[in-house]
Amino acid sequence: MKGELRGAPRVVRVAGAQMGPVQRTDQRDDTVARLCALLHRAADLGAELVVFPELALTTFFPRWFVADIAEADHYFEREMPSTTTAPLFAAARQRGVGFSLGYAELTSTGRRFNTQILVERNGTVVAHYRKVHVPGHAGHEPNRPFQHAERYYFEPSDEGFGVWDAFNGRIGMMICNDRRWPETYREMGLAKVELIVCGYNTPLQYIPDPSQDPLADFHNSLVMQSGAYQNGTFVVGVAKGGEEEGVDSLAGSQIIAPSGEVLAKTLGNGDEVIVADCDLEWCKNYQNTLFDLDYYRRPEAYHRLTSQRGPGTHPDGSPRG
Ligand code: CDT
Repeated sequence: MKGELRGAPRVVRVAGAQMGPVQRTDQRDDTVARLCALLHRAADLGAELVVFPELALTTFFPRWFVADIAEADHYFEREMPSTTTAPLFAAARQRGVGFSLGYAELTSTGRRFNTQILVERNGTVVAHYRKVHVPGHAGHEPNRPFQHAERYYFEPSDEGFGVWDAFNGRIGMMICNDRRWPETYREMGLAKVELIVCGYNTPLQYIPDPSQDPLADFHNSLVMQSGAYQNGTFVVGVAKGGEEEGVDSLAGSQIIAPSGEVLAKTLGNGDEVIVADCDLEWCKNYQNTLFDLDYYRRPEAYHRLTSQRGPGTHPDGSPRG
């Protein structure tokens, strides 16, 4: 064990900027204005980093299937920043507040990703992260009350999980379903992550198994608190919640400490800002003791983790929804 606990405080005041629904007819400009208002509210509270939800600029469009995917292209961003999103970058620069933002990305080579960017306090883009664990289904399933066709609209990233030097610390990113997978956190834990930002859209109705519905908030906290503690990192999970186009979605945005304790959590399911002072030195209490990965991990005993995808019961990779 390294045995070295926290040194001089390295505090970053982080805000979670939860959003209520974005309806299909909402104009992008108006949604960006909402994001700017949230950023200003966070700045007034002294925040240096504001975390926005997944697919924050649009409604959660994978709930509809369109036979011609190009019909959905208007939901995607071809550039970032763009004319439409420029006001958010300007507000960030003006207030000296950085942010993370989720959006649908259409690359110049025609690839579609569920993407999140990290932007520093001077308005420069530090990093892109593209969602690795893409949930839902790839085809039209007309018997569902609503679709979750993320696997139709987005290809899974093959770039893995980065960790970036920013905000005087080591910042990682994940998007929504990624937060349910321990591999996500460990990949970043092995790169000395200190704070993970995550946007999400989680419908409160899980069609393949309704018995999970009443547990949505519990499962949300369970996975993020575990991931934080087991890797000695802060985790900030931020929802687009409330009833969007008839589909109710989980709120429960929260800021979690390396101890696994919840430092702040939203009360409602609309636009709401939470803040917490995150002393990144706190990570050392876990990363240099109980979870000193260099000292205690046994990769030679974990051969299945990278040699196989699952237990092999669905070798065709058939979707479960
Ligand atoms: N957006 C997203 O990844 N949502 C998923 C829903 C899974 S149900 C198909 C989530 O894990 O919250």
